[in-house]
Amino acid sequence: MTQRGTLGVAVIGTGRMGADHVRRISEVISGARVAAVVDVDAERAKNVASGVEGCTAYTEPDAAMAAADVDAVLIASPGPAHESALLAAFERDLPLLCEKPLTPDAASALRVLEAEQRLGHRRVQVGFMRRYDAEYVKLKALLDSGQLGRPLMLHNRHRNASSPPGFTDAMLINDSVVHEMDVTRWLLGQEITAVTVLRPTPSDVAPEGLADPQFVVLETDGGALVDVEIFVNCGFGYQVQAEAVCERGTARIGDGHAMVTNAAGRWGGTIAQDFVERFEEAYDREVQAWVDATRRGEVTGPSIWDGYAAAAVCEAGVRAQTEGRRTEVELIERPALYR
Ligand code: NAD
Ligand code: ISE
Repeated sequence: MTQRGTLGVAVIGTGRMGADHVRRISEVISGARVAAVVDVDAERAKNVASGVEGCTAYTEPDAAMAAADVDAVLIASPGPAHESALLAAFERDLPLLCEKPLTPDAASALRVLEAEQRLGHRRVQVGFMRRYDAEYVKLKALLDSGQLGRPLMLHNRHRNASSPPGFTDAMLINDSVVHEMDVTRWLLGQEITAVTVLRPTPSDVAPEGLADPQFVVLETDGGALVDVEIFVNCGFGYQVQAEAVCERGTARIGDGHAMVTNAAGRWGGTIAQDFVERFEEAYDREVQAWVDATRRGEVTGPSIWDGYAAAAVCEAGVRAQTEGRRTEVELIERPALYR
């Protein structure tokens, strides 16, 4: 850290999320600066670095982590590249914010969890940003207050206007429904024990090879039932909604009713078009919370345990999807570091 205590961050991966996090750290939040960016695409890294004073572009994560002005690492490369970047940062005992998914499967997530345990202290906040969304935070507080009694069911809708090229059935679970895996565990304070995936006849506008939409059912160790409609080519916009059904009432978020207009004989509002717009403030809070905690020498927020547990549920989900049957989740016992 510099003398003023500003955190020097290396951002690994300068695509959609990485470039947005660079902007966020440079222009929105406080206490940090982007000291380095890394991308296997050297031109992209250079372009992003050129817009930030004092930022150096690299193509190798390790070279950036070795730089004297780098105090912490934000990983925003694709999921399969996370493990090696995490392990390289552990070698230098650097604090990390790692975009979801922690890693693409449970075995690699477990390797990372074991490596952090060998360090003997937490180093990683996982980028499950919905935990920082104002509406989700309100829902969690209400459920925790017990006012509505025990949550019995949670209904979720997760819709994207369109999926990126090459999006697969497995990515539907690992990249998209992984968010519901995490918010379910967090909102209910329960582990997910089994997954079933059902599919209607796919939409005619779904890309070739992608069965879209799908319907995922989760069972929890507290006896709750959770469903997720995942529809990544709905066409009309980006919607994330959740409704908790409890013993004495229900609570629903994500209707996007911030402003309703009445004009020309109609009422209505607008629908966000993507996650960057819908969750803008959540990403800001997430990254600010990471910077603040890191400057205090603490690690807060979703842990590697949460990343591993979500990966284990996703693995069961992909098996349920391919084998067409209810699949139980296999989880190791929660280590003391994460209790
Ligand atoms: P992207 O494809 O737009 O960008 C990825 C970038 O990483 C590219 O520039 C690519 O060249 C670079 N890259 C690839 N391999 C690399 C490596 N080994 N080292 C360094 N750079 C490498 O992807 P994206 O949409 O920005 O997603 C990045 C991460 O953010 C993923 O983990 C994704 O799941 C996550 N994500 C999170 C959210 C959210 O809502 N929290 C939304 C979208 C994406
Ligand atoms: C993407 O990777 C995200 O994380 C978004 O939040 C999610 O809505 C989208 O479906 C994923 O592809």
